[in-house]
Amino acid sequence: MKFKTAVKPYRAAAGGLGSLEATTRFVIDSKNALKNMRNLLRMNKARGFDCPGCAWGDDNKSTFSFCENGAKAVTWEATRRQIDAAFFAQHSVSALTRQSDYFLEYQGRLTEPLRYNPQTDRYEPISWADAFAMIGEHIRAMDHPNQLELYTSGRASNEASYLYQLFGRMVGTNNFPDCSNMCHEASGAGLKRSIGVGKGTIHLADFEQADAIFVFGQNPGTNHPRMLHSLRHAADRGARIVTFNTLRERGLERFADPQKPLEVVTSKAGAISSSYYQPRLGGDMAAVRGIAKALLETQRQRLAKGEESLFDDAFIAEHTNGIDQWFAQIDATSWQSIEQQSGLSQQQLRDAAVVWQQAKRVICTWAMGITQHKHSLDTVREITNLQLLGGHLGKPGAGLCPVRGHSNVQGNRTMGIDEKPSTALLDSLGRHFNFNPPREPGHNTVEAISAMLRDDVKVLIALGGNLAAAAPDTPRTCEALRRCGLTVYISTKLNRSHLMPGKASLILPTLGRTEEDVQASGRQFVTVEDSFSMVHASEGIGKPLATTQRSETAIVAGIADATLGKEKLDWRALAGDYNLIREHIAATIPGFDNFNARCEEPGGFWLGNAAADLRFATPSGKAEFSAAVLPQSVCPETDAPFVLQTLRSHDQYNTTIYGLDDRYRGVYGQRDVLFMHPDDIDALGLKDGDRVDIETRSTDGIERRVEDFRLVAYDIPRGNLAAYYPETNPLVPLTRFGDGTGTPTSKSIPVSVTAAHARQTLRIA
Ligand SMILES: Nc1nc2c(c(=O)[nH]1)N[C@H]1C(S)=C(S)[C@@H](COP(=O)(O)OP(=O)(O)OC[C@H]3O[C@@H](n4cnc5c(=O)[nH]c(N)nc54)[C@H](O)[C@@H]3O)O[C@H]1N2
Ligand SMILES: Nc1nc2c(c(=O)[nH]1)N[C@H]1C(S)=C(S)[C@@H](COP(=O)(O)OP(=O)(O)OC[C@H]3O[C@@H](n4cnc5c(=O)[nH]c(N)nc54)[C@H](O)[C@@H]3O)O[C@H]1N2
Ligand SMILES: [Mo]
Repeated sequence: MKFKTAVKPYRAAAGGLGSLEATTRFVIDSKNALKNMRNLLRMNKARGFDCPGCAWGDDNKSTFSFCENGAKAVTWEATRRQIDAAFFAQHSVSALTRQSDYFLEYQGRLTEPLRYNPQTDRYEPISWADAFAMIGEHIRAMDHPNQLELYTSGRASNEASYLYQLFGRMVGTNNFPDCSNMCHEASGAGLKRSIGVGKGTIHLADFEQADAIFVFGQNPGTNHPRMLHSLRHAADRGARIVTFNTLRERGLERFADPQKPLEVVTSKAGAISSSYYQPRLGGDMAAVRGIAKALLETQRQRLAKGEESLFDDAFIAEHTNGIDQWFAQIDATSWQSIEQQSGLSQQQLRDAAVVWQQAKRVICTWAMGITQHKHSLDTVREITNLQLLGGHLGKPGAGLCPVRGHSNVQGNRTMGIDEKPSTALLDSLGRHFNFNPPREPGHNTVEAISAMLRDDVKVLIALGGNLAAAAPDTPRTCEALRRCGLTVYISTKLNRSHLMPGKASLILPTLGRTEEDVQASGRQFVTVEDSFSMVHASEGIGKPLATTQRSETAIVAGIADATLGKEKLDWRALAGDYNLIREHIAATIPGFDNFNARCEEPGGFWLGNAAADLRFATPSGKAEFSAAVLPQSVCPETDAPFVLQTLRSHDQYNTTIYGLDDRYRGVYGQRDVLFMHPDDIDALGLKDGDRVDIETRSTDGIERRVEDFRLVAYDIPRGNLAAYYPETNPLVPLTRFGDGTGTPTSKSIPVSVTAAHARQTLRIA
């Protein structure tokens, strides 16, 4: 494949013609255009499938039901290309490791179970029965249950993930590392401590009533394009949108609705952000502290003059705890440290505070720019503090909104994919299924990888995902995977992880969400939960490519049956009729009473959120203000000249690379780029377009470097850098993760940059 490379600024609004053109190109390139057009029309409809793209909610009133990047996700899955035994006969695993991630997935869908043969260094066909039997034997041969790791990526349905966690706990482990450990862990953990529930508190419709929306560390134009509609509508009716983003992201500036012909043709785009602040990487906690400090100063002046309070004093008195300690901490934080750490001026933060104080209803949203730092948990709690101060909780048009990543990552947790399960969940499972679930916490993702490196993992099963590319410290993660006794990948497409086989390895080809799923009792649907805690049915419509592909639920049941037999549970009967699984969910997971009947509700049903009802499951029974000190610095243990964030381009879905363009950032045909401030490029004695090597400042003696990246001059704070994930994952240390979250600090890596010496090609295509 040849790609033309270019870097040229993108002047149009996000969405618009560019979006339509890209959608069409991807539909045609899928080699399955008709099927995909039909797919797109049925996406996110009452009787269709849930978009496998992101976890944004569905507005069942509008005709708009998919976006450019959702279309890419669907067409990427529904391709006619397939990869079979002949492909592997042709390519050895070692030869495939030299191919790019783009090449690997572009080969098409996996269609038959495969087993790695170390003699030939190739994957070879194996029957489903033999594959299941092999997994069962390996698990039964373990010395103890914690030698099993059960990884989950957030696309798995509620039904599949419920069976999966039940299987793991019946084997005797809580080792459920998942993609969430690398993603929104800080949101879950921070919100839980502050408001007693680790989920967002708002409904999608709240965007229609908010007076101000603060968007922190998030790139919706690429990663949650349907969110732009909510933001655009809000902006059009006069709501203020205040953005905090290290980079100037086109989608947060201007947006033209690609489904409104007039906007596309006339390029009539609507502005999104009314103010745009570019804090330093990791500077948001300081920025929010600054807003709070400005508010507190104004409040004191007001009270001195006998004017009315800026804060919701009744809410604070009745529902919160600890405000005095927080105020004391604000007083102890100097403007100087706030400005220095946030990279924003006192005046900018005072301006943002004015927007906050003028709004009766405020929503705060955030994503990876907030959660992938060392002090992310405290930052999430600082944002929550601000909301509590104004009583922006439990009323329409206001609340907290962590915008989730994978389309069912929130549902996975609700179903019990959790390495630190609550006692209530374990009690409920134990009672209902009559067994003793393990009580000690299991491994999160970085702990699982460390256990592999210690040779303490006999079996790794991955329900989706691509650990080799998604996890930090690529060379060590790859070595870790190779050290496992048996690796089992349940996947739709070939990826980097498959090329890191354990001593034994299986690839099990699964149906995707867009595809028809027929089991013993007939056609099945599954359920998913979005960022707004709406649970709804998803039913695939496309004909599967091969009869040898199986649903995730059937595969999990097959593994469980081969390992544990029918004695405790008839796993295969459950996989024959998903209604039976939903009955067990209804009996064990709160909020799912009458689950099967409620799946019929158009648009699904709301799981409820205690904090939104002003019930707080914290030790004090009230929402807790957090009085954390600001971190000493974003990268405390080093004196590196630069801090690097790793982020997504417009043409990728995590480790899945759809293409080599990042249109809104003006990058075409290449991914090995490093965004840097022009003055920093000058200071290094380099020029825009020069090639450089990037090295992590080490605190553990391990050299971490990537080579031959093209410098791109960009509107980014001085001292900060940005480059794409997963190419830069070799720079992310496995040993550096968030306090209280275990999330790798992929948005604050201390690095140095030097001119490239060797022209060693690490390019993606
Ligand atoms: N098309 C598409 N959709 C996706 C995904 C995808 O890869 N492709 N991935 C899905 C997943 S799993 C997730 S988690 C989400 C990810 O959604 P995002 O969180 O939007 O993903 P990133 O690309 O990591 O972008 C991080 C954004 O935060 C900004 N940022 C980084 N660090 C900081 C900081 O310290 N402060 C501030 N204020 N801003 C900062 C960056 O400039 C960038 O705009 O998207 C989901 N949706
Ligand atoms: N440096 C850096 N690292 C990061 C991040 C970052 O911002 N920077 N972001 C982190 C985040 S937020 C996340 S969520 C993780 C993502 O980590 P993962 O979820 O592990 O990775 P994905 O790339 O989403 O997984 C893609 C693979 O899933 C499989 N797949 C796709 N659809 C299905 C399906 O329907 N069923 C099954 N069984 N398999 C399927 C395909 O084989 C595909 O190759 O990466 C994390 N890693
Ligand atoms: Mo994510």
